[in-house]
Amino acid sequence: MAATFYNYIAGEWVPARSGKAFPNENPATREILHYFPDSSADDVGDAMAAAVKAARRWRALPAPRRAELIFRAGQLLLERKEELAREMTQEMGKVLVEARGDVQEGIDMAFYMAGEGRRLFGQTVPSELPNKFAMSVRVPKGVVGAITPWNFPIAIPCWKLMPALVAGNTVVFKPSQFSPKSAWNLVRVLEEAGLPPGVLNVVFGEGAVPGAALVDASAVNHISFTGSTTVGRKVGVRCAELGKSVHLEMGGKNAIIVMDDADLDLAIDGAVWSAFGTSGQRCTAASRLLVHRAVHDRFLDRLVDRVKTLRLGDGLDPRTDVGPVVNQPQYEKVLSYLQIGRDEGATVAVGGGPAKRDGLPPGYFIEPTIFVDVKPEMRIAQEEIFGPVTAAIRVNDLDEAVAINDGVIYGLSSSVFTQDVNKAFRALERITTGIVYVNAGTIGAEIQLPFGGTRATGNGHREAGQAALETYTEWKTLYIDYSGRLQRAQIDLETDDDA
Ligand code: UN1
Repeated sequence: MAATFYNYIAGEWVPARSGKAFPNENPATREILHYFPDSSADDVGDAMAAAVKAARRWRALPAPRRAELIFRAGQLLLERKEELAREMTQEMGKVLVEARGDVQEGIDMAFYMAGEGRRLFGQTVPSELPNKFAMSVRVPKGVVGAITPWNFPIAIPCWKLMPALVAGNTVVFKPSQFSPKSAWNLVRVLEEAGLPPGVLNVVFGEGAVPGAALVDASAVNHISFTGSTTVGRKVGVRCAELGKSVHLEMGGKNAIIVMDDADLDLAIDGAVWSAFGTSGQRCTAASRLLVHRAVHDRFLDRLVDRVKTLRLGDGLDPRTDVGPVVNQPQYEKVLSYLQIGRDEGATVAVGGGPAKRDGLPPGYFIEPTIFVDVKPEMRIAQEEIFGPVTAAIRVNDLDEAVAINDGVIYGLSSSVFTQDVNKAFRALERITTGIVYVNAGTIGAEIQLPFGGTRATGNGHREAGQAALETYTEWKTLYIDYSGRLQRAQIDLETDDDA
């Protein structure tokens, strides 16, 4: 019998008030691993009340002290990396090496943000008036609601929780229903690291109910959401109605540009890794390949040969290159795009359907698929598929490649393979996505730099690096006049000789 796990509210592990629970399924084997609380608005209300209650004392604790707890959490994640990675693979399917990388990304963020406890820099600037001091400091926003996806079940929560907590916010965390155990493991680590009760609360749930309740919760000041553009847009509209600040990280339709002078071996490695890593279920995945006509056929022939050698299987098996997709709805969605691509007139160069290989467990396996003869306006070249599928488009030159690259609603990540420094810099300058790589694929962002995208990918904010602090803090501007008389800014501009 699979064990049941609980929400964490006000420092206690508690079931949903309704007593209901939902199953957590292994996408490789379809076995039920655990049950988690199927929470409702009442449970979110309890978590919000706990976060409000804890807020005053938490923000009063000096930031270096808060950061020590985050540092301790980083150490615990490091100690448990292997165990956490295995549980992640079991519940969402990515291969073990990538699950380890996911946990590592969380560790990196914990250590980086722990350092921020002794920085959290503000700005001190001269006043225009004598005997007056002016500065700005960062203060927490209050209660933060964090809504996270299943594809990076430790890393993305860490992108949100670590900066939010170091900056002095309290948090209500609503993880994806498709990776609850990883979220539970992370919260347990933060509990053991010594976070006071109520500072971090986690509410599990199936479907939209607890997420919507969190967005609506009156005392939640800021929402940070990572997920689909469809849901994110709704979250953004609701936050606008309620006057809340909101940070959205949404879809992508990223491309690798392969120029005629590219190192093709390198470009093939980059394409395989970026298109089929995490079974293509990254918002940064390379779901388009824009290949110069002079190398198009050579590149694709070799890429297809390589993709044929990829081994599908359970991510826990060290021989596996590509795991399953995360669940039945996602499996069906990806398969429907394979049909859409054919109907649009694209050609399947490799893959193209459910994987029916001998020895595969009964999970959601799809053959790594490359479409060729793709036109930039086809749906498979415009819409986010979030599966092991990529679409190759023939291009004539860099300008055309850049135009096609940017000709989608999304703007997350791009990459260009070229040995020509002029072309590389031209691409870096012109491409309008939030992240651009040269001679590397579209995935693999590092946590000390801003992460996020333009257009329908985001709403102007960035995750990670210093940019993360912008979304979890408010600026407070402080003026101290020690002249002993009323000095009027913009008006009393004569220099005071007695100053
Ligand atoms: C995501 O796919 O939602 O750059 C995040 C990368 C990872 C993060 C991906 N560091 O691919």
